[in-house]
Amino acid sequence: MDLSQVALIPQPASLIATGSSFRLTDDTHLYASGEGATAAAEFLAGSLRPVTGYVLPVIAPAAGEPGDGHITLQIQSDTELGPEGYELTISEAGVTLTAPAGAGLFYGVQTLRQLFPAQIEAGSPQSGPWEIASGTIRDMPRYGYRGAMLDVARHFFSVQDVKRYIDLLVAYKFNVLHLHLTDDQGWRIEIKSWPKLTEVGGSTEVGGGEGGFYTQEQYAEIVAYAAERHMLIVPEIDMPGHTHAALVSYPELNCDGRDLELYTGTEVGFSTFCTQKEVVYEFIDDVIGELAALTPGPYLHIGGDESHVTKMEDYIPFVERVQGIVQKHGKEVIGWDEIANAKLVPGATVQYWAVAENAAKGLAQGAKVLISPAKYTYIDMKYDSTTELGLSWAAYIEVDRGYSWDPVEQVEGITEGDILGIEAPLWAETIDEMADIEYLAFPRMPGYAEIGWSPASSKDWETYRQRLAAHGPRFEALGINYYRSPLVDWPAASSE
Ligand code: IFG
Repeated sequence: MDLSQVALIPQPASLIATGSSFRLTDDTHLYASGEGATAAAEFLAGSLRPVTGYVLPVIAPAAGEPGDGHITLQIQSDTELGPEGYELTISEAGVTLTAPAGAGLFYGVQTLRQLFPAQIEAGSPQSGPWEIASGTIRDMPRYGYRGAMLDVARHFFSVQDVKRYIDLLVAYKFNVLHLHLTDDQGWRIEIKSWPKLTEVGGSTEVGGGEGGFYTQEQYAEIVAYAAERHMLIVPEIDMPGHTHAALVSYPELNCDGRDLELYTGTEVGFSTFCTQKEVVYEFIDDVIGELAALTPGPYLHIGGDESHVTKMEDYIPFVERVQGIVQKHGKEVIGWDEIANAKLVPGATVQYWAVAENAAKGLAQGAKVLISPAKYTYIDMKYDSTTELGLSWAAYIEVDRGYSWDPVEQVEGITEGDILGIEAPLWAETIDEMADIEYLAFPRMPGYAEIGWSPASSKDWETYRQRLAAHGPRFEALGINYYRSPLVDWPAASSE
């Protein structure tokens, strides 16, 4: 078998094929040694057992070599690989996966999954043989922040849907899920000191449906589920704009204190906190305090986009003050690119979505930039004019457009070191169920995974589209409702 012919996404940094193969059998043991190795081994075993029917016991390594036919996962220092890198060596005698940290073993496991035939993802007993090509892969990511964003405010998505999206994302080595928790149409995270935010603000959604929200226990459940899969949750409280749901829940946050009606449309830019009122900052302090306590990750996203009814002379001091509140609660600031008009605190990150000049302003202040230009990465954009779901204000984004761009070419004067990473946002004005998320996310997300992980030099649409086609059967096996783009020659079996 030829390892160099296996369709891996994202493409590894280096791969050497040795032309032989390893066969998994019912006698195969998984040996795990080092911090995080057992968890990675259990994740691998958990994905192989249901399909192969093999026991695949995970055990601490016996003294000396484990003998032939086994898989070894080992924590081993290797400065070149970095915190998420790994080395995977496959021979007839066995498989060895080493990494300096648990995350690297986890990403080596994701690669290992892709070496097995697509049926390995079916989740139910399949006939083998379970054979993988031999060789050595040494791999590490280009960017440390490889993210997806899910808007749960326009339409609410259940904990189960979020977990399913996490499962699909980590298979492609994404390591951040940014949850857009609040907007005009909905407030989706319980804040115990301001209960009406969810009682009122969480009670509807775009189109007038029942909306919903995450209790703090449910949010913690999502955070834990993601953490087990080496994925950070980045929570976003959008402000001062996109705040109508909060203003309905607590009119004192309005400048005129006027009672407002819940909003179920899709306009943007019509709401603002009253930036002159002290109670607004007490509110924000409480909200960020509770959310920060529930968020182990380093980032808290303060939004800042489309504050069209907030005067710039009010917006700037507001953003400066809110950054201080985030820092007080021990978190680092991320905000949409408009925040670069304010003075940024050290460690702040500007999320470039619309105005490259704002990103450049952030750079000039020493901020990092999270690259998510709407024209390439907004997966709520239609594939083309025939796509039912999604919008088209930024661009039509077919699979090739979503793949054929580079993060370091998006902002004048930016360098690799200025880039925190990339993120592909999915706004939810036009979607309200998991099948819709899957349709817009696949097959585009694997392309963003490759942009975020693989060396820029290995990017090539013509060869990528062939690897992507070979993932069609994997999408089928995983039950993903993916868009069969006409730009990809999906294998016959998967076009039925
Ligand atoms: N822009 C808005 C989003 C959403 C989006 C839909 C940002 C930062 C258009 N803000 O993108 O709330 O409405 O494509």
